[in-house]
Amino acid sequence: MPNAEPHKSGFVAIVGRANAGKSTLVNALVGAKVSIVTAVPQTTRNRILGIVNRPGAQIVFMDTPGIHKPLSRLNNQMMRFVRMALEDRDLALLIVDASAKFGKGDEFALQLLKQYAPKTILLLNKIDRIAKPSLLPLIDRYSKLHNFEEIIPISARSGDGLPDVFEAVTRLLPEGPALFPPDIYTDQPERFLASEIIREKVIQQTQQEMPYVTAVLIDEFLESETLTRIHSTIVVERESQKPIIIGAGGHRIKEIGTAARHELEKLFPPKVFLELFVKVEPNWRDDQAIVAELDYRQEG
Ligand SMILES: Nc1nc2c(ncn2[C@@H]2O[C@H](COP(=O)(O)OP(=O)(O)OP(=O)(O)O)[C@@H](O)[C@H]2O)c(=O)[nH]1
Ligand SMILES: [Mg+2]
Repeated sequence: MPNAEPHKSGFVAIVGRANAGKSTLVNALVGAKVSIVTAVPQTTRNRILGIVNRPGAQIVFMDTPGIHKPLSRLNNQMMRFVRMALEDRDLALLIVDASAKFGKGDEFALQLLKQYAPKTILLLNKIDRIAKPSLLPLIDRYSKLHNFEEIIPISARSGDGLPDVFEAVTRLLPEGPALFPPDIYTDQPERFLASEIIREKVIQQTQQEMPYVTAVLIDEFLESETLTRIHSTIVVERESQKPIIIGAGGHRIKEIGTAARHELEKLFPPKVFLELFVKVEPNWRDDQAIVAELDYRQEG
């Protein structure tokens, strides 16, 4: 075919400060839940692939942790995943929350991008929250910060603007063959997916009382035709946090378990048996073994 477009492929790093909407975006682009989403900052702790096959292109999006100043071993690992994503990228997307002020975290993200990925598309997210007339001045203001390839207003939540993202990304990606088989949409092992779903429910159900201090470890993951048996430990940092997770008469941990099981059963049908334990591990965020266990590719 003389006029056939060349096939495109490549890695697209999605970076930005915590809570900007990176994971919501990657899920919307992939059309499946590959990364957990909560209202609490620093939810994502890994570099998570979301693979999209389109006519003439395979796009490998990389969700990353929110850019922040690392103060623990865990946070150092999170920032290492951000830098690895930027090093591996063919293209970078910087995502900012257009409904919030451009803050220190955004500035830090922009500096990192200038250093690692001068060719960047800027996504102004959460436009469902802002008045239309404020959009043009906002685009104007952002265009002065850096020479972005494109500035695209989007709502990762409603899907607004996502066709423009696909168009720009496909145009800017290099020519190349598919990098992954067509039936794969993420690279996460089942155990890791399970731990993330449980962690999402823990954060969602306890976020008023104790943000971002848990690790979820999978002690046992046994699959059979009729049942997937998962044994998991929720690690907290202080004795005082244990009763928050467990709740009066165990009601909260039961709710966490039920919510997680419903979602896990969609991934591992027909039935999941989930057992949850809570363990106190002071300073686990600086514990080499626990932090290394959260690195599912063992890249650290
Ligand atoms: N109104 C609105 N809310 C959004 C949009 N995108 C994301 N959110 C919300 O913003 C919060 C953070 O979303 P995430 O996708 O977890 O953000 P993130 O950038 O991955 O955050 P970290 O993993 O903590 O770095 C959640 O409550 C989302 O529902 C959007 O387009 N509009
Ligand atoms: Mg995230």
